[in-house]
Amino acid sequence: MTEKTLLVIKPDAVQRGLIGKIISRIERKGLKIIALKMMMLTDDYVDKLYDIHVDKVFYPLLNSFITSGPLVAIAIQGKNSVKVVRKLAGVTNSPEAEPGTIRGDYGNDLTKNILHSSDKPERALYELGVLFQEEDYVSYDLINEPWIE
Ligand code: FUP
Repeated sequence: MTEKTLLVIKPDAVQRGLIGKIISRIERKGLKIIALKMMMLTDDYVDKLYDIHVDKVFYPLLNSFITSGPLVAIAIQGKNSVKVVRKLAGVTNSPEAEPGTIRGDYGNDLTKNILHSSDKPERALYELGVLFQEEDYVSYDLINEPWIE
């Protein structure tokens, strides 16, 4: 089923010059990018994006990391995109992530874990609503087969 999901390239990955490598994995998989922006998050945004974690012990650490520098927010559309993007990302705790996944290849920390991606289609719609406005989206067809390296 075609659905939307949110992928966030976190500040650690931006600092390490991984934006292009991560976006190329999305393109290589044949998923469509329908909105994309670089931004610095304020506390308000972080509280909304991570509303389910605001009361957790680790939240201050998560908040200070996610506001420490620019990130890249990407809205993605495609068949099973929520599940597929989470598979590409690898498990949340980077040291446990399988080689071949993005976290498995580039990450080695639980908090500085390269990416965020939505875990359910309905959650994706909520999170996309936090970071994007309606006018940020571009509607188009992918005409060609995705480039495969
Ligand atoms: P995910 O579903 O991949 O977004 O992961 P979680 O909802 O379990 O966690 C949200 C974020 O909090 C993750 F990016 C990792 C971070 N986290 C910590 O920093 N410390 C913890 O103990 C647990 C999660």
